[in-house]
Amino acid sequence: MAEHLLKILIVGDGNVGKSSFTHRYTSGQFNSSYKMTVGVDFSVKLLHWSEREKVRLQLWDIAGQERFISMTRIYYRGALGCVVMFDVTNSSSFLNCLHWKRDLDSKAMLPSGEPVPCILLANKCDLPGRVVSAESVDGFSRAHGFITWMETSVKENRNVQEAMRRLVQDILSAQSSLDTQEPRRKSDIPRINSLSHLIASWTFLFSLTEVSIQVMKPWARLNPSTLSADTTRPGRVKAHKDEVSPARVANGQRTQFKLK
Ligand SMILES: Nc1nc2c(ncn2[C@@H]2O[C@H](COP(=O)(O)OP(=O)(O)O)[C@@H](O)[C@H]2O)c(=O)[nH]1
Ligand SMILES: [Mg+2]
Repeated sequence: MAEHLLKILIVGDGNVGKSSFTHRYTSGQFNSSYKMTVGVDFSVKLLHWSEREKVRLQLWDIAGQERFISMTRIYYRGALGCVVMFDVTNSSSFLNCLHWKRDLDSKAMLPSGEPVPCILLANKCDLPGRVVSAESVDGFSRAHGFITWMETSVKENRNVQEAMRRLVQDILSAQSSLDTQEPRRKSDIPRINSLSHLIASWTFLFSLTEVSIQVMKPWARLNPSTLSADTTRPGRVKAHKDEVSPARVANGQRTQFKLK
């Protein structure tokens, strides 16, 4: 059975529902008092996509970095898909989607050179005080190259699975159209699959090493403005590095590490 390994980013302003979305998608739960995290939340979800294909998703949810709007390239490296999320009751979170999309497009692209498939999610559509109209989201989504947009309510579990399914579908078809452009002998396909797997795993491990090195930088530890509370405790940071080893992140589980 073929297995695809897909790194997917979840970006958007703080408080729009990114962590709740990831949590809902991977564990089916919603917690209204969800704790704000600092660093990157990392979750894994395994999908039995078809009789012949499994899809392993690595979901990278930024946390606590949202105020910077621009993310480090390390975070984007190897991403094959992206969710840009805003809150329909918060107009600036919608306006900032342009920055998130531009930041992504300037720092990441598919191996084919195409932009990373990106879905726009208008979250919290269960709330009454909506300030962003469907027409403006639709126009924005078309103008800025999103594959599509959807209204979601993580709270009421509306369109969470559907949005991810649509994104994964687009990622897989982007990959298969790349394969069609360069027809290969049948016997090459398993080798190519394992090669792409190897590259994805290598990219992932490399990112983590780089993230850890950044976190462990002695000058960063000395400068409180570059730190979040826990990074002042090297033991804790080391634990993050270990925790995030792919072998230790089981399906549906979440772990966290610092990215400063
Ligand atoms: N009403 C409503 N609240 C939501 C929804 N999604 C998330 N929230 C709440 O919004 C707040 C911020 O969510 P969180 O996932 O931490 O946002 P993040 O900062 O983008 O990761 C939390 O109190 C969530 O319970 C939603 O669809 N509807
Ligand atoms: Mg969060």
